[in-house]
Amino acid sequence: MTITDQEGGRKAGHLAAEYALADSDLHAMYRTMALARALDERMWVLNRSGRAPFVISGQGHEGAQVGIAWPLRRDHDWVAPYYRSIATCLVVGMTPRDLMLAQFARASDPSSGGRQMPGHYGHPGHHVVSVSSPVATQILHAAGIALASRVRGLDQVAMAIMGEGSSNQGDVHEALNFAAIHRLPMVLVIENNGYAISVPAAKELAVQDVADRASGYGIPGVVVDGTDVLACYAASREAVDRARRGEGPTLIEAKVTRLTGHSSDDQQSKYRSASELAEGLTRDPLPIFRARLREAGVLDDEAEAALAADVSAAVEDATAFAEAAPDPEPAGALDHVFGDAAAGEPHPPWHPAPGGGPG
Ligand SMILES: Cc1ncc(C[n+]2csc(CCOP(=O)(O)OP(=O)(O)O)c2C)c(N)n1
Ligand SMILES: [Mg+2]
Repeated sequence: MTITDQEGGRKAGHLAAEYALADSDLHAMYRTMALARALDERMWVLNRSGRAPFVISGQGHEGAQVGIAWPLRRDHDWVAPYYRSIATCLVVGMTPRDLMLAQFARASDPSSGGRQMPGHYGHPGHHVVSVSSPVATQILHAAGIALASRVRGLDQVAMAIMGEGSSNQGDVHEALNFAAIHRLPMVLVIENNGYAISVPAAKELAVQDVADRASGYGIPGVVVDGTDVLACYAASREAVDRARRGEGPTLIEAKVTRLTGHSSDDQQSKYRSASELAEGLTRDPLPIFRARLREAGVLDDEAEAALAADVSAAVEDATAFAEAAPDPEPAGALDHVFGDAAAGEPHPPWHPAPGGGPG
């Protein structure tokens, strides 16, 4: 961090102190957002140049993700993320190389050894639960982890993260009800970007705010502006502290903007008007947080230039590293999926028999 003058220094300290953070935290939060964005943009370039099959993006969600994940205790608490959670995964300790290995589905990909589709992040060491493709199932995993934490006396909080469309799944009702009854240390985060693929929120939900539903479980429901990183941080800190104190779950709904199509296989201009897309750009959390930090004296030209060079080097390194890494062995495609014949476990009938031919 570079503080150019006393005035800037006073302001920077002031903003950090308001949220009981250090100035270095504010800088690190912005860096994580910028890194997530740069990695995400690179993934699209790789996709459009035929080097990566599929991208699902967190662009527009980074402010909410960084602010909300920041209060978690690294390698202690648990996160059950979803496919847009690039910035979340970076906050809790996954590296750009880890994320790019998943993007290229390489053998050394810590998320799944290249078994899952891109965007399905996971990391046992950093307590990131592998993303499940059926949306919302992660809240059941989080409720189970929160129960285990309680039973084992581990003081761990489990955070489940999903979109507003996914919040309509029955799993959410069951997990919230259970977690609320037992006051489990769980936080449910809804990143509401107004769409479930091409379906607008008005056709997904009969309420304006998903957070309204929290009262039906007797838990707090908080709506927060996902472009306000520090408001997201404050809401999450309260929810995480509350969970750790044994007072039960909180539902946090962050209103965010989805800056890209649903995925690399989607074209959002087919179902969103030009004016709506332009309005979405005004809610990009990155320039909003940048302006706030510049105004507070946390960022200046010199600090930004250093940060940009650092982020760019990390993206180049991760891309080159992951692109050069070996693919998984085809022979191992069914490992951990079906029974092991050598160990006397039966194969399903359509599993290739050892040596080829129908099983
Ligand atoms: C149970 C289930 N139903 C449908 C899908 C297909 N699907 C994948 S993402 C998605 C949209 C989810 O929207 P939302 O929860 O709002 O998250 P967003 O992508 O907008 O962040 C759907 C319907 C799925 N993966 N799982
Ligand atoms: Mg959505």
